[in-house]
Amino acid sequence: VTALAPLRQQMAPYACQRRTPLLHSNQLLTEALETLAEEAGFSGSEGRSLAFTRAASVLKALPGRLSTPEELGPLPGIGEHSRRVIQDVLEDGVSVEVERVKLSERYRTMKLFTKIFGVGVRTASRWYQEGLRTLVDLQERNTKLTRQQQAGLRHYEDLNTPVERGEAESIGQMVQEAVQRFLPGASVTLAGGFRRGKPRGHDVDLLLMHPEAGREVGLLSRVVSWLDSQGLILYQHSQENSFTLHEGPEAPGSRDVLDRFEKCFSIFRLEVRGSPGAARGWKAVRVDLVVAPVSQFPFALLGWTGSRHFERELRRFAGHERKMVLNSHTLYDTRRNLFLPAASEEEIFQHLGLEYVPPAQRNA
Ligand code: DGT
Ligand code: MG
Repeated sequence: VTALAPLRQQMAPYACQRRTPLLHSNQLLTEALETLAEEAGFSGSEGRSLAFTRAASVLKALPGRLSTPEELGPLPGIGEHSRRVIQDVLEDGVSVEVERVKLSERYRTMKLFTKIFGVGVRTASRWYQEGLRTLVDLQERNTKLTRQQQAGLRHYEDLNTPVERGEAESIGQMVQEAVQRFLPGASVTLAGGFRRGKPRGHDVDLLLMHPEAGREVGLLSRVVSWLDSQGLILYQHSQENSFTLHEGPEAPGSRDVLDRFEKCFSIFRLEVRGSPGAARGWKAVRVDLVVAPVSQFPFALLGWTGSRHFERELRRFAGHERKMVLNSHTLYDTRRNLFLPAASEEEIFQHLGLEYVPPAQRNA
């Protein structure tokens, strides 16, 4: 019998069945839960991490501000521990547990290290165990770093300064111009958080494609070489397309890799006039370039638009509720043993029997 009660009944169990806007009314609560999710991830507790992420995601979809824990009622996806945290924040403004995590040496160090481009939880954890605590420690103790991590460390400050939408759009244009030089008619699409309406992000995700199948082959290396020759690239490593239907529908999602498109993980040198980096005149920006064949483009677009939780939930929904395998290349129906083609994101939602969720509502 609260303001939220009638709308709460519409709270569907999967995030991909809900509309989750960028701005919501329960920021304090979701930040607390996401800190615990992150901490659980740092400790290798994937299940616990996911539970906190799910709880936060449900709160993001609430139509209003939660004022008492009772209002939660029997919401799906919010476990005991999350409820306790929510109650603490609602009653005291903070959760003692969350504050303790934020101050802990381990959490702070893990955060510092995982913010280095190319450093994941495993590496950060190993360094922590070896007694490393600061970025200076990494240099002074001659820690072995990959070329990617060296670049990450060199540009640490820039890469941890948010990329503004305008900067993302400039980079999109730079890439578009390079693409036109080599393959007129090819398109460049801004995906990731910016496509969901975020005003800033941690990187720029760009999808390249050509409407005629096969024409996109060889495009990426030309584009990257050209940008490099113009002095616009500070770091890059490319990965070849390794997708093949013959491996079966499960293949692309297995073994840690999210997809098998030809792609380039890079750091661009972006000219800037305003701050930050203004004194220098340029700023390092993380850019991912991904090439998708036209027939896979809607799947790639859906997969690269995010959010990460929305994607995870789409795949879980497809598998559990529809016995289908969804990845960034295809959708496979295991009951009928066939691939379901799609010419748009809308068609993929249709195949899944889901109401279409526009990008701005995928901020789960
Ligand atoms: P941010 O942090 O502002 O860049 O936020 P997002 O949402 O743009 O996050 P990001 O850039 O890490 O990832 C964008 C989406 O693309 C996200 O849903 C996950 C997906 N994604 C990231 N890396 C890969 C990848 O290697 N393969 C595939 N298929 N998807 C990826
Ligand atoms: Mg992004």
